[in-house]
Amino acid sequence: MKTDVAIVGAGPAGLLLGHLLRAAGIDAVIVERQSAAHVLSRIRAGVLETTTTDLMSQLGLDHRLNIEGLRHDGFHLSDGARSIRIDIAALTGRHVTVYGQTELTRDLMDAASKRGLEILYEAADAALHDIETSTPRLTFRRDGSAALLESRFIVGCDGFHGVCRRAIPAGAGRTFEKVYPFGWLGILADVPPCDHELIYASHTNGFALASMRSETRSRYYIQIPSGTNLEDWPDDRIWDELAVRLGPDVAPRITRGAAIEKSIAPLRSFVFEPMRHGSLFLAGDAAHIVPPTGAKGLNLAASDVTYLADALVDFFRQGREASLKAYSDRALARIWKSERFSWALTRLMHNFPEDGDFDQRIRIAELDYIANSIAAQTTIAENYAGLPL
Ligand code: RFL
Ligand code: PHB
Repeated sequence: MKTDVAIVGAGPAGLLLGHLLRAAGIDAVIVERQSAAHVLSRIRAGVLETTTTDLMSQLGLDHRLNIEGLRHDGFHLSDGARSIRIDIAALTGRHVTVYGQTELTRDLMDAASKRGLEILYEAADAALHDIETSTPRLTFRRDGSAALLESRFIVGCDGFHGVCRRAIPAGAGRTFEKVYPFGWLGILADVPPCDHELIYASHTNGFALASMRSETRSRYYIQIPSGTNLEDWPDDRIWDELAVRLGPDVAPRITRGAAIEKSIAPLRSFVFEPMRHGSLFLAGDAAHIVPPTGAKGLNLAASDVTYLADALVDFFRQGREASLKAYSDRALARIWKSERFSWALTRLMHNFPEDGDFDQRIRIAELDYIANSIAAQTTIAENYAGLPL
C-alpha cells in the first residue's frame, strides 16, 4: 500500500490531520491500533477553544457541534470561601464550547470514508522503518496478516504511549517532564449539571471540578493520590466528596445518579523536542502532555495539526520545505505557553503533599489577588480561551 502521508493513531490529532490533508487533495491513511468503538469509549476532554471549533467549521464538520455544543462565556474558580467568576466573554470577547471529545471524534470518523480518508482499525504491532530516508515504511499486522504502508512522511499521532516517539533514536531528542503525585478520578452520569458553567474548586481535601457534556449529562472530577484504587470509590463516596469539596453553596444543587463511566487519569506535564526526526513528525499527545486542569490537551493537538497540515500542503503543492522545517519550533512556542498555564492552574488549585502552611497562605493570597484584579482575571481568561495560532 502507498500513500503521501501515513498517520499513526485515530485520536483527535490523527483524524483532524487526515481530514485537513484530504481537503487539500493530499492522500493520507490512518493506522489505528484499537477498534472504532474502543476509541469512542474513552471519555476525555470536554472544553474546546475557538481555534478548535473554527477548524471543524473550516472542514465543514461543525453541523452537530453547532447544535449540541454549549457555548460558555465564563467559568468559576472557588476555594470554599469564595467563588471567582472568570468572565471570558467580557475580558477577551471570546468563549469556549463544551462538546465532548467522543462527539468530536465521532463526527470526524463518520465523515472519513465520504472524504476518501482511509482508517485501518485494529492494526497491531505498528513499527516504523527508514524514518531517516525520504521513503519511510510502516509495518503492522491486520486480520492476521502482515501489512506494509509506504509513504513520503509518517506522522505520529499515537498518543503518549504510542510507538512513534520511541522510534526516534536516543540522543536525537530531549524530554522535559513533571509527574504529579496525584490523579483525577472522573465520573460521568446522566444527571443535570450543578451549574450552567464549570466550577474549578480548591479545598483542603483536594481539588474538584464540576463539568458537563450536555444539559442532562454531568462530568465531575476529584483529585486523588497516585496509586488510588477505583474500587475504593463507590459512587456514593464520590458524590459525598464532591459535595464537600464544591462547598455548601453548590452541594444542594448536585444531582446524584449512577455512574455510566468512572476512570482515573494520572497527571503529568511532558514535552518532547524536537517534534520531527527525518521523515517522522509528532503531533498531539505523542509529543506533549498537559495536566487536564487548563483543558488544553485536545486543543493543542488541533493547533499542532493545523501548523503541520499547512506545512505539508506547502510541500506537496509547491515543493517548499521551509514550513516543514519550521513546524517543530512553531508548534512548541504555543505548546510551552499551554504547558505553563496548565501547570500554574494545577499548582494553584490542587493540594500537593509537600505543601505546608506557607504554601496554603500563598494559595489564599493568589486567589485573593485574582478575585480583586481584572488584570489577573484577563490573563487567566485569555489563556483559557486559547492563545492565537
Ligand atoms: P489520543 O487521543 O491519545 O489518540 C492517540 C491514538 O493513537 C492510537 N495508538 C496507536 N495506533 C496505532 N499503533 C500504535 N502503536 C498506537 N498507539 C496508540 C490510540 O489507540 C489512540 O486512538 O491522542 P491525540 O489524538 O493526540 O489527542 C489528545 C487528546 O486525546 C488529549 O490531549 C485530551 O484528551 C486531553 N484532555 C483534555 N484536553 C482538552 O483540550 N480539553 C479538556 O477538557 C481535556 N480534558 C483530557 C481531559 C484528558 C483526560 N485524560 C483521561 C488524560 C480530561 C481527562 C480526564
Ligand atoms: C471535562 O469536562 O472532561 C473537562 C473540563 C475541563 C477540564 C478538564 C476536563 O479542565
